[in-house]
Amino acid sequence: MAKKNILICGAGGFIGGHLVNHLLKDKSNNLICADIKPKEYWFQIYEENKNFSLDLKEYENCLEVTKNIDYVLNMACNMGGMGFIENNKAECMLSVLINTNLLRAGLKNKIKKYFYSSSACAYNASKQNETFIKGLKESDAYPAMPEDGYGWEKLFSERMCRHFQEDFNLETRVVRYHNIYGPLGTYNGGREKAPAALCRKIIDAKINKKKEIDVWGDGEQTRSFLYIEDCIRGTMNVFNSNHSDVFNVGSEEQVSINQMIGIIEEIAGYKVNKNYQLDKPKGVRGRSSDNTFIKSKINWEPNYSLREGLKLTYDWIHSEMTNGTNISKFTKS
Ligand code: GDC
Repeated sequence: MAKKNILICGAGGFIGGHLVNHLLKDKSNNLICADIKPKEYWFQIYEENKNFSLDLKEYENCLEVTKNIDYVLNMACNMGGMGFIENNKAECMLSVLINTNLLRAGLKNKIKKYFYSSSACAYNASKQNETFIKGLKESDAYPAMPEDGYGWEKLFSERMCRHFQEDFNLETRVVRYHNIYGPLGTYNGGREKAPAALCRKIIDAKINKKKEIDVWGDGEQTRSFLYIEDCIRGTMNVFNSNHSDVFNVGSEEQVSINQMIGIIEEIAGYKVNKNYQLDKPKGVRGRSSDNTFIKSKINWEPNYSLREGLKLTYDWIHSEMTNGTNISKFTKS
């Protein structure tokens, strides 16, 4: 059987790395991996793949890496948690060049299908002003009022995919990720999201016998978080489906940040006082996913509870912080 040539963009990142790891299990896949980071900074790298460190904002680079490619999965963008996206709006918006040039190059090189990773930040902010809101349905992105900067780029790029499909017959698939977390991701340095940041802070408090951690906001803001393995399965299910609609890939298990801290404290066996920092980036007041549409069309829903996913994440961050060794197994079985 002819091998499928699959390009993974952002392969050195958190989700991209896990996707590569997953796709490698199918020996009929020939993987081409691209990321702007120098290879020594990729979260996961596999020598059997073709690995390129290059800037996909440049059209010439997109043309080069999409040659002879059948499928493109684009996970590449300049992003992070609230601390990064609230303070780097122009940088976030420049990722529009990655998606635009990959689509143009993919069309020129006659790829068969294109996947775009959008975000829950594409949703209308005015529908996220309360805690414990009803889950966001895909239609709640309109009328458009997404997260400033990052969210506008995501919503615009979603529509670009739609129009490349409608006008140029390029098959596209798009999902909106809802705060994906897990091992082998960023847990410090400023780009980390709340699950990793709060695991790190509690581990640090426990190791150094500190009584208090900093928490951004009042801790009552709500979110849902999706474990990386569920994210990869949802991604591939949508990619392999015949549906070009935009789908939520998220969890419906909505918690406040204080509740999540409570779960992490139980995992750690260590309790902390919370120093609420009201001037730090907070984002929307409440956000969660409504999975009705993806369940009905794709038959996907998450397998991991937040507690199960946080335990695996906590253990990995703990091992990184204490002896720097990677745990190779991240599944619950
Ligand atoms: O960063 P994040 O996980 O992103 O923050 C969730 C909530 O947790 C925010 O209200 C934040 O203020 C609070 N929080 C409390 N303490 C901390 O130490 C901390 N660090 C962080 N990072 N947050 C803390 C994300 C985007 C992503 C992506 C997803 C999609 O927004 O940052 O890029 O697109 O959304 O759902 P969040 O959930 O606001």
